[in-house]
Amino acid sequence: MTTPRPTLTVGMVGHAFMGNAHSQAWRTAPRFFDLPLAPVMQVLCGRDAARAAEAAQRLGWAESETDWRRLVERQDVDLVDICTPGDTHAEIAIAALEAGKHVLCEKPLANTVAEAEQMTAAAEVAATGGVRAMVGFTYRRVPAIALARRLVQEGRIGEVRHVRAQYLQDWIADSEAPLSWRLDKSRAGSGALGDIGAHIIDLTQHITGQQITEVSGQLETFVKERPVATEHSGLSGSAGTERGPVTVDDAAVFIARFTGGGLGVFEATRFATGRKNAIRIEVNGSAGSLAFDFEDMNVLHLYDASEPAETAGFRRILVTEPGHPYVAAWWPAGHGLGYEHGFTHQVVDLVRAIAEGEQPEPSFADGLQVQRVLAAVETSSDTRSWQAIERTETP
Ligand code: SOE
Repeated sequence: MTTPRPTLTVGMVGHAFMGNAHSQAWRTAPRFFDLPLAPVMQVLCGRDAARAAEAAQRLGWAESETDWRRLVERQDVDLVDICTPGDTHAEIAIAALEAGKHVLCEKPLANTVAEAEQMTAAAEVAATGGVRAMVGFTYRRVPAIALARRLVQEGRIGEVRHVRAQYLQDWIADSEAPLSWRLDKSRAGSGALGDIGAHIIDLTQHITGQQITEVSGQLETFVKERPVATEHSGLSGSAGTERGPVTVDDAAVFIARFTGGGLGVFEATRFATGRKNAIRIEVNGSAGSLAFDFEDMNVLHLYDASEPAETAGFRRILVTEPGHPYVAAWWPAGHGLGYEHGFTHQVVDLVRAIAEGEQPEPSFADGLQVQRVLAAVETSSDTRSWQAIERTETP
């Protein structure tokens, strides 16, 4: 008879695309990884009672709720998982932290630097009582990305000279694609910049172990008004005849300097016609290079400059060996992982950090630093000037 594991009871707010991905992670993590706490999918919260009840049943939650404040105050909830648009992240996270609940908050952390600062301050106070907070930059937990960070830390590419990062989507390249909350500044805070640019800012800082110190960028909104959605979920929806304004950027491009002296070139767009979810990162160092494309996410390319010229070349590493990060819990070599596995790995690392009394990464302070870069790019675009980023000492 095995001793039952202590439980970690979870309440999730929001049940659209991210709520689905997080639910998959809470269901799957304890079945593939040996976790020190047993997650309990207790309550899903959504604004519409019938839709929340249907989602709870379909996604594996014991109950549903329509008021996130009631969820946060429940004595039986240990962790609040925030899967809502950015305009609600701060109020929900701060209330949960002040109620002594651990928090997992979707990215970007907030819609403004001020909100992110308030959230980080609340997380730092809560941490003194052993309450943990994490922001959901899941692509860090793609095995090939985790391997890239490991190789940079080992010095395999030497000094970082160039960082080249693109996040390319095309789900609104059609000018008649309907408005969704992601195109409304009051809900999303920004457009491609915060939604997908945040990912490549976090990823490049994570891989290099360096922070972006200053940026110069430009934002553009190609399509200024669209049909109002009658029904919208994830990245698609149906439209009526009413039209409304797009109040966020469709694309962001910026250059950057890193703490180690390297130069960065960034592109985040929802108008890269034909590119569906292409996260492309290349890091060039004094001793070699690394290259990754999420559309081939189980592969990392490594160029080792110490190889003799006659045999040198980018080596295609299939990141599916049991010795690669996270892979041993899944399938034999060569079988590969997908988009959803980053969310499962996120739950694994969060649960382990909570059980061990450690600060999970990325912390809210890491999320605040990304928020500062986002704000600096917006200011740079508005003023056509270089903008410095205040250093964030992440714990
Ligand atoms: C839309 O761009 C989106 O759903 C992002 O919001 C997610 O963070 C990304 O993982 C997939 O695309």
